[in-house]
Parts: sequence; structure tokens; C-alpha cells
Amino acid sequence: MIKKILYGVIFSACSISINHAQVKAPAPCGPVPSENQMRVQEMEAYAFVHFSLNTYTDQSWGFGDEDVKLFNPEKADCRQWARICKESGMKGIIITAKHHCGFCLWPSKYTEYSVKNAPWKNGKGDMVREMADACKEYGLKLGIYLSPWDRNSKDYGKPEYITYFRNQLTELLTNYGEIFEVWFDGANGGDGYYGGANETRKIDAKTYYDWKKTYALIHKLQPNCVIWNDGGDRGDLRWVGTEEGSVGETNWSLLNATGDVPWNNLHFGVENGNAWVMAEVNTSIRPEWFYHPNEDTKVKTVPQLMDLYYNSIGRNGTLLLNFPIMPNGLIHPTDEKNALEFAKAVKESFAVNLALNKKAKASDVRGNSSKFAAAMAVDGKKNTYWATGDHTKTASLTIDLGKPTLLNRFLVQEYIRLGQRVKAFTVEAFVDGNWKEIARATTIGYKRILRFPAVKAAQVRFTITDSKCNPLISNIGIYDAQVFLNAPSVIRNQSGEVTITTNDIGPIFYYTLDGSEPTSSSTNYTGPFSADGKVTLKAISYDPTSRKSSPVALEKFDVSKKAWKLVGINDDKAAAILDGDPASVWHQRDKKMPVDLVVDLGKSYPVCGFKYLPDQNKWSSGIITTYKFYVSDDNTNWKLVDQGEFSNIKNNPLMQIKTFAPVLARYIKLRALKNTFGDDVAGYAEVDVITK
Ligand code: FUL
Repeated sequence: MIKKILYGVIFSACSISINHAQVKAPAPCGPVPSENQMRVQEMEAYAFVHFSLNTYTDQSWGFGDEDVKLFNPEKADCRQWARICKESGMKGIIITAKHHCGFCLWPSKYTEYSVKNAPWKNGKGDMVREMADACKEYGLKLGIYLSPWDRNSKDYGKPEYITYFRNQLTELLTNYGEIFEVWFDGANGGDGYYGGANETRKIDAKTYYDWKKTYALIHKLQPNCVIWNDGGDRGDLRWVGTEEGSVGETNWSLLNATGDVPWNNLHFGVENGNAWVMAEVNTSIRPEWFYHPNEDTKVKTVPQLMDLYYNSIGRNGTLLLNFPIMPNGLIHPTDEKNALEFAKAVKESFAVNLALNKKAKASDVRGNSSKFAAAMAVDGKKNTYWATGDHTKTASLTIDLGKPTLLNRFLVQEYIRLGQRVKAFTVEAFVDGNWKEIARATTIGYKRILRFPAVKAAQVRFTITDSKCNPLISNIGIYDAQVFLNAPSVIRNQSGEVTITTNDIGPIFYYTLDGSEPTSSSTNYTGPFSADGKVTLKAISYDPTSRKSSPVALEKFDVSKKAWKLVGINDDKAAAILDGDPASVWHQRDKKMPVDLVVDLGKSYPVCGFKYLPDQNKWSSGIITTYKFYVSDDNTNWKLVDQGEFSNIKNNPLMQIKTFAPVLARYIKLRALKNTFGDDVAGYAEVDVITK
């Protein structure tokens, strides 16, 4: 063996043209992905569908006592879901077989709380079966979401429940063909129906589920299945610490196999982690996971979906994109339209790889071998790669595009079967006789895509400036991709002054105040303007050079807040609650729960709902989870008009919208009963009312 290595070293040092069979492949660097993980990584994008009793109650989390009779999707068509997912570029679908409410979309033998007691198909339906059949027909893989937290089961919290959970898992992993991924959501708010007990049950997620045995069961029943788990033992894939649709720009596919996983590890991975746990970016095409009619105008637009693409697949993650199913059993036409246009935009953006088979020269090639030459990075083949010598951790590769070419995207992939290595790199373009840096980033992993303003150049230089081991680059792509304008952000402050902004560079804005669609002939925004009281504002960004417009931003502002006063609060900073700016927050820290926030609206209005925006930093304290909402006309006699939970507010800190029958009121009181930290802090980014 030693002889062989020595021979190899001497041979490569002395020779110019080499027989590549004699240059040894590089050794793995740290943990490497399993075949199952590779398969899922290469799928890149797959879908979620969220459908359950919540769909009929307009909730995010069911309590577990919702009536099974509500479930009657008269047009349910899993083939429509599969077609849309397929046409959107998704390679599989993960269905919420059982969400936290415990209702089963398949006729489980182990509970009555399932489709078998629903009016849908007279109790003869099986949505998981229909999903499995549709996936097969459309060439998609099937995945299963099975919530460990079950707010219906009388046994939840007891050892018996674990048997119940495994029995259900066995049904799902035995009767529906091959399953590519199981998804075990860690969410658990404690309280639930629990067979009529209506109480709070606390479990220790680390020990209660005894995941080791469950994992063994999965491996036995479905050897090709990957496990996603954010609650207990490490699975094959990890949550990225947010549901908004992005993983860290630095993203290692590694974690430590044991111990706690702090948020930054979820979001960025761990450079020297000892287990391969790749990142999966899960987000919904709407703000929420289940269907809510009031989100029909909030479906992610093509520019937002493109950002999502770059922030997930373009950052070494997979994309798990959710489609909520409507009560009739179909995906909404807007979701379909936007998803299909998104797929088209991705396809067109990456249709022409300007680097493919172009001349490439590397500063270092492993053993001077053609097997590891620079050309291997631009040959379009995923299993060939450019490699440097074992001890070369910095190197560059120059691509000759042949003629001055417009480019605005750089894509690069490592040969991750031998581990993730690159820690930092730059991209330069040869412009006017000089190398000009156009982008710089940290990790690469399976795939990294960098965006930069368009530049015209005939040569591009990719330089690895730091790496854990010698870099192995399997693919480089250079593109002139489509550029989209995002809908602008619109905010209105307490005095009724509207400000329109964007993160894009260059566009101008047009808006309307009468509900009509804005165009470049509408009112031009020249700076903050006054638009107080009930107003429907629509605005677009517009690029005068390309004459392209963004999607429309829509804001429905309610009554004037000019006369509003926070009662009993003597801190000027509390104005953040009413300033319309989602980024500013105020916390009450000096009281014990329940903590009240009272607002004097200045005069009586027919109030029929309220809005609560939590601190947008979801790791901050003061995010209210359980509330009561009161109204009054005199600040003395209060009437309780609504109470409940802000479900899933920790993972997804959206604007919470609650409605109730209209009631005349001058004062409102939001009472915080619990928060995500279990302490006494109550925080507010915004509080608003909805009036009739
Ligand atoms: C979360 C859940 O609580 C949501 O309802 C949703 O299912 C999402 C995918 O995971 O943690």
C-alpha cells in the first residue's frame, strides 16, 4: 500500500501527461451523505399539502375536538394537486396524514377520529391512498407528515400513545407503497382535548417518543426513507429555524449527532459537525400552512418565489413548498398560477449555461490528471469533478466564455459524496482589462447560486480562498437570468402618512387609492403622503428602463389611528405599537401575566376583529400565544368578545387576525395569558382593529 502511494507521488511529480487511472481519488473529508440523503438532495424541490379539519375551521392548529363531520371536500382531487406540483417543478409531495388535531386523512384502524367517520365519500374515502395513486400517476414521490403531538388522543402523554403512534406509522409505511420522507413536527402547545380531558399535558420531547425505536421501525419498513425531525433525535434532514423560506448564507450540511441544537446551528449548520444532517427549507406559498380565505390576496408572487429559490436551493438546501388545500378539496387558482409561473421563471433563468463545455484552466489539478481537470467542472456531468492536490486548499479556475457575454448569476456545486469542504470563495469578471470582483460567499455544498448586477465579460475567475480539505467542484454554471421586481412595502403611520419602499435598486412607484389596479399611468409616488381612514391602497414598483412592473402590493387600512391612545402607559417608546412599522416593537416587562394592553380609540367604532403582529424576531421574549380580547365603551365595563391561541406563532410570527361579531366599542383590551417563553413579558410590534 505504502509502496503504491509513494509510486503515485513520484510518478505525478515527474510526469506531464499522466494515466489518470493511477491518480487516487481524494479521501472523504468529514461526514458524507447517505444514498437516501443524496437522493433527496438531488430532488431539490418537493411539495407539502396541508389539509385537515383546520381547513374547515379557519384555524392553524385544531384543538382536537373539531367535528369530523366538517370534513367533506366535495371536489377533492389529489390528481389536481399532483398535476400542479409536477408542473411547478416539484419532485414529490408530503401530505399531512395527521396534523396536531389528531384527525387522520386515512381510515386508521386505531382511531375513530378519521375520514372513516366523515361525510366525505360516506366514510369510504382514503385521502392518503388517493394521494399515493396520484403521485404514482404523475411520477412523484410520496412523503408522510405524521404529527407526534396529538390533541385528540386520550392517551397523549402516556406510554400507550407511543404504541398508538407507531401503529399509525406502521399503517402509513406499509399500505401506501414507497415513502421517501417522514416528517415529525416538534410543535407542541401543551393543551388539547385529549379524549375529553381538556387539559394541558407536558411531555419531554427528548425522552417521551423514544425515537430510536421508531427510527428502527422506519428503516425496517421503508429502507429508502429519510427522516425529518425537529423535536427529538437527529434525523436525516434538519429544520432551518424559520418557516419564512431561507437558510443561512453559510450553510453546512453538518450538525453534531448529540446534544442541543441552538438556532444558529439549525440555520447555518455546524462546520465541524460530526453528522450529515442536510437543510430543508420549509415554507408555504401563502403566509399560513392551512387554507384561509383571507389569504387569497397574499399568495407568494413570482419574485417572492424566486427569492425563495435562491435562498433555499441556491444556498445548499432543499425546498419544501406548501400548498394549502381549500375546503372544496382543491388548490386555489392563484396558488396554481403563481407556482406554474415560478417554475417557468426558474426554467428560463437557468436554460442556458454559458459556461458549459467552455475552456477552463485551473491553478492546480490533482496529479495533473485529466480525470480531475478543470474541464470536469464545466462538462455538465454530476459525477465528474475538478480536484486539487490533497494539500491545496486555495485554488482558482478561469473560464473563457469565448466572447464578451452578459451574466448575472454564478452557480457552483461541490462533489458532496466526499464531504462538504469549501469555506469561502470569490467570483471575478475580466472587465476592461482588469479582474473585478462581482461576488463573494462562504459555503457551497450541493449547490450555491450567487446573484449580482449584470456584467459583460469574456472571462470569469472562480477562486476558493478557504477550504476544510482540498476542494472538489463538480459543476459550475454561469447564467444571464431573468430579474424580477418585488412588490413594494407599504406602511402607514399613526398620523395616516403612507410610505412606500423597496429593497430593489432603481424602480419608481405608482399607486391607487380607489381599489383599481395601478399602472405606470397611475399616481407617481414622490414621497410620503397622507391617506388616513379606511383606504384600499395598491402600489407597484416600475422600472422605466425595462418597462417592467412588479406584482401589486395591496394594503387595506382601517379607521384612522390619529386619536388613539395607549391607556396607562407612560413610555414614549410604546408608540411603536401603533406606528405601522413591523420592525419596531415595545414590551411590557413590569407586570405579571395576565398582562393587559388597553387602547382608547378616541370614539366608538363597530369593531369586528383585531390584529396582533408579534415581535418579528421570533427568538425574542414577549410573543403572546394565548389571549383574551375585550371591548368597552367606558373603560370600566368590559365585554369578552374573543379568546384563544395564536397557533404556531413561534415558528411563523405572522400578523394574527381574529374576527368576531361586530360590537360598538371605544376601548379595546388585549389580555396576554401566556407567551412562547412561559414568562411574564408581553411584546407588540403592531396592534390594530378591524371595523365593519
Ligand atoms: C409547524 C406546524 O405547527 C404547522 O402547523 C405546520 O404543519 C408546519 C409545517 O410545521 O411547526
